Amino acid sequence: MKRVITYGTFDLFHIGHLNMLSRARALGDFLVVAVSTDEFNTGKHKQCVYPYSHRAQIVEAIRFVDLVIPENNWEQKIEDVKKHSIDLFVIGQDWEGKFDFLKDYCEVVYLPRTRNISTTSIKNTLKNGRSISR
Ligand code: C2G
Repeated sequence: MKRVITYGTFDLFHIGHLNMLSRARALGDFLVVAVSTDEFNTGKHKQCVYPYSHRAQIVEAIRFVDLVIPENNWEQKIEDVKKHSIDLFVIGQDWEGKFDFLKDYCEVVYLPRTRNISTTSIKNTLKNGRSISR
């Protein structure tokens, strides 16, 4: 039973988020997703449209997500890996190298992001009244 964890804000949930979660899950048998709390996002200078409770419930409702936990700070990852017996940490290549310290505790994999979609681009698209390209 290979246990995988990934972290994110998952605001305005979109196909890039879904692809990442799907690919993370496909690398193991059990997927834990740590969703950034509103307080933590303030520290990340991220103002979310959806509050934590919505973002967490949406992620929790995904068929191949097995457990959702709150991400309250930058320092909890080692503890999370130990507490949840994690074998593999997965996150997007925009974080390449930033979490290599976890290699003492589990495998670390950085996956390519989905192109042409982001929470920011969705906000801009809505402002301009355009639709999201396929
Ligand atoms: N992602 C992706 N493709 C996109 C957008 C996002 O693959 N077009 C991935 C990111 O690389 C990340 C996950 O989806 O792995 C969540 O992205 P965000 O919600 O933007 O989360 P982030 O701000 O990267 O928070 O401690 C780590 C942080 O909580 C990560």
